[in-house]
Amino acid sequence: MYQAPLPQEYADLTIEEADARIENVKRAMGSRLVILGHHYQRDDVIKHADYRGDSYKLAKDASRHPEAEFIVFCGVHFMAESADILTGDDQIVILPNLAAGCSMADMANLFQVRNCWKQLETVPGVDTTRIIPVTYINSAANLKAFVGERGGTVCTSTNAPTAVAWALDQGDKVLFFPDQHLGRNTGVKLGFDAEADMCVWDPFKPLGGNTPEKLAAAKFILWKGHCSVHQRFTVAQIEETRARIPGVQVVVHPECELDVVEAADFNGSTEYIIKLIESAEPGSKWAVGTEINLVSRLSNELPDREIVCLDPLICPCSTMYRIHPSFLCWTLENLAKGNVVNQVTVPPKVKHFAGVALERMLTVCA
Ligand code: CIZ
Repeated sequence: MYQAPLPQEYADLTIEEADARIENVKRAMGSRLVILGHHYQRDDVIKHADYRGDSYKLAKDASRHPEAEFIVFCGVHFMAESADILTGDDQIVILPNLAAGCSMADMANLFQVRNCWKQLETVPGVDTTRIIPVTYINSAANLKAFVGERGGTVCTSTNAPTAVAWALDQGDKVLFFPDQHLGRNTGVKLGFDAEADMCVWDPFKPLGGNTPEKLAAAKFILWKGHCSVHQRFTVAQIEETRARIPGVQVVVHPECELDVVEAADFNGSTEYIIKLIESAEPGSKWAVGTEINLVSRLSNELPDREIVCLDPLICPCSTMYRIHPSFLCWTLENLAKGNVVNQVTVPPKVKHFAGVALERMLTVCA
């Protein structure tokens, strides 16, 4: 989305000035304001957050504060939408920089997914009433609504195996979007074959680039989307790290490619990675395949463990990075003056069905 440039006064702030002004507004607004910080945010933003977490945990944290008039989500657009869906109608959700999107979420839009569904309706041997759509939480609210309306569910990287197993009990196959890697890794975890049981849907090709026979045989139709940060990790990096740091344990996010997940010692969501390393022995050595802000923070907060990023070139999530402290300061000072800037709202009909999909996830994955 478009974000107007910051007024010069804010663009010129030093970090120290922004910090002091942010904390002033927080003190003045008290319980009227809740600030949420995603694990992938930089430290200069995280230090102001009332809660840290993954997208789902943060939306739940927000929903436990019905007294808060304003929820400022330091994350990306789909996260602010989820918070708007899970909080009260009178609460206002704000994204400090509207240009903070998610490139993976943007790889599937409603037009393309509807078009895919229509094409699937024409394929001999495919019955769309028996396809259960599952969307990763990293997706636009209107895709969550698409899924909710068709008996499907949302999943997170933590609960994807439970959500997908449930979906396969409800129907014959799963249409999984937007991240092909999380879909494939989940299918393999559930015992399916990455070649024989799965196909990839390329939204720019007729029938997604598949033959009707392949679509009819597949248990998993995986949308051709990926995370640009997680797709950078490779098996060669794992081998090189193991040779360089004897005894190192490798943990990667399930948005990485299948061969990387299979070569690693562990894989799981951000919350999983944090708990795994926090509960590990002092002196243990870890190479982590996820976003660099999270890896650096773990390394700083657990100095008695050796924690490195698996990718020597270190690639931050460029869209998460758009939440600069100056944007946070600008948003908060406007709120303090009674001006709401950068509100994220989900239209009521979308909110309803997206809420159905999120509630279904809660029930299925409880
Ligand atoms: O759900 C999230 O917040 C993301 C992007 C990943 C994760 O594993 O937490």
